Amino acid sequence: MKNNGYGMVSSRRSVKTKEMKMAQVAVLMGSSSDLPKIQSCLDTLKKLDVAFEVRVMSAHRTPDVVKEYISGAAAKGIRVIIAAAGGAAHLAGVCASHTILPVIGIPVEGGSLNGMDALLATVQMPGGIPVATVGVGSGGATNAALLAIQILALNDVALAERFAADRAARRQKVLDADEAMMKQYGN
Ligand code: RP5
Repeated sequence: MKNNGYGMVSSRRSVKTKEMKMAQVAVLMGSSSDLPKIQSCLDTLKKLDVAFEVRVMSAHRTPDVVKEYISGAAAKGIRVIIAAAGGAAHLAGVCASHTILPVIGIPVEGGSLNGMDALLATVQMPGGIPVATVGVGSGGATNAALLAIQILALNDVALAERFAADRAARRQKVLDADEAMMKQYGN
């Protein structure tokens, strides 16, 4: 066991094999009803081959579970927390209060205010306890995964290369769309 500044970390846990990768990202959601709205986050992590674990826990309904999970996250190899919630969305902020790992918040759309409530609750953190808040909607959920990957890629050259390839593919998609548009309208 050694303390790397994020908690006690067993050196055995950092050994990764091709078959069994330790999760580096935790994706938490306040309710299973959030899953379809953040599916693009999970898809993006999978696409770029990042090991993650997914849990349902609520800042309001299961605050004890959130505290216990977050307090032990660093020690089991988690490096970035992604927390998604809708409505009075306190999950990301509460996670951030229990860890010094970076926390990314996804405000989930839905309910009477369609995500505006979640956006403000997630983004308006008091100074000293940051939550990197992404946008509401599928693009925001994708960006949460990409931001987590960018953080991990600072210490992972192969992941940085996969990230760069993904960025290049997104660029190419726009160029292809432009070409198709020009063809269609003859300019
Ligand atoms: C939030 O309340 C959850 O993150 C979800 O977005 C919203 C509604 O939850 P359910 O009533 O569908 O469980 O805490």
